[in-house]
Amino acid sequence: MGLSPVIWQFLVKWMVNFAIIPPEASRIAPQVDALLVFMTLVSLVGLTLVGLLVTTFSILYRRERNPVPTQIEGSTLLEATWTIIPLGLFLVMFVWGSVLYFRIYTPPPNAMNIYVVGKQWMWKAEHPGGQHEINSLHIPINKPIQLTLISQDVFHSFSIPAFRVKREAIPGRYTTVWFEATTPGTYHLFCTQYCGTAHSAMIGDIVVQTPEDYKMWLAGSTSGVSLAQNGERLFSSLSCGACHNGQPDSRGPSLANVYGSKLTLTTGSPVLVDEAYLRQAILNPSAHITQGYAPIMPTYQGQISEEGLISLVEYIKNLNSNYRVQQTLNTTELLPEQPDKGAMKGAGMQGVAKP
Ligand code: HEC
Ligand SMILES: [Cu+2]
Repeated sequence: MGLSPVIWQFLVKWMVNFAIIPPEASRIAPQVDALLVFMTLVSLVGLTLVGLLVTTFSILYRRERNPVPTQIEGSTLLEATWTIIPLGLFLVMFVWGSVLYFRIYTPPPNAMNIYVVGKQWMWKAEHPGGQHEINSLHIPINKPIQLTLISQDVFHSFSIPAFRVKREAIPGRYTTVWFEATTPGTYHLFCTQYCGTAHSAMIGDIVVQTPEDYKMWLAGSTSGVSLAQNGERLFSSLSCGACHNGQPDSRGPSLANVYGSKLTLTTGSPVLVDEAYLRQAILNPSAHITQGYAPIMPTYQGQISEEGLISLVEYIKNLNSNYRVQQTLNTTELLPEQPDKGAMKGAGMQGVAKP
């Protein structure tokens, strides 16, 4: 947009310093700001132009100088000019904005996934390694992070101004957002959807760390049970294995490699099995019946908490060998060594809904 990087950097420093914009702490932030500055400049130029014309014309053509008004017929050239130039400018904003939008809402396939559950009035983060935190989220720099959000009650909105991202947390549905933090530090987390009495207290800290610090944090906050391990326990305590035991005569389909695959339903239509589908399949099995199976799976609605569902989903995802390999490639540099089986026994299981 013609601004030299030096002027741009100066402008950004100035705006951050005077609290006009939050710090730019993610890859996407400077890109969002560039569009915002472009839109502000265009508006300022338009405002100045219109303001100048209004002032000049009211002086030039005031009643004193023109006692008898002159009738002026329209000018096609003038009208075409003030239509085409703004149209062009708005189209530039539209295309620029859409490109950014898709960049912000399409997570790269190698993103590290963290679950976030919103509830009145707190944010709970669930890391794949089993670390849980409330109203704070620890992440490493220079790594694409995908958040899978869900709400346990009403609509919430997860917003990190310094990263220029925001996404609704909706009851009953997973939504995702991703970002890549660039600068270590602590940033504000807000709920930006009015959600009841203590809405203004639904805030927290995004703690961006160097890979070394993040690794230390992971090791220090481990609950000893990863999400997938917790899911495995739920799977057996809820007796899912009674029907999903992977044997040929089993009453339910094998869940190995079901994540990411295309299933055919009794209606003949195909579905892609993603996180949302797995969650639905557990809560509301009769909604989609897999071809070749009887609708005998009971519903687990109200019996498993959102955290429990997340664990089950992670467990089933981990039964997919491709996913497991990809996860390992993604996180081995970051995750501490897996706790050994002995250490696991002491830790409590979480996830069954409290009555
Ligand atoms: C009474 C037997 C039974 C039990 C218990 C059971 N399921 Fe199922 N499940 C089935 C059958 C049959 C299907 C296939 C028909 C359908 O889609 O409902 C199925 C389908 C599924 C699917 C969809 C994937 C696919 O290939 O169709 C998932 C995911 C699933 N079950 C998970 C679970 C989990 C998790 C539990 C325990 C909380 C569980 N099931 C308990 C019988 C059972
Ligand atoms: Cu909220």
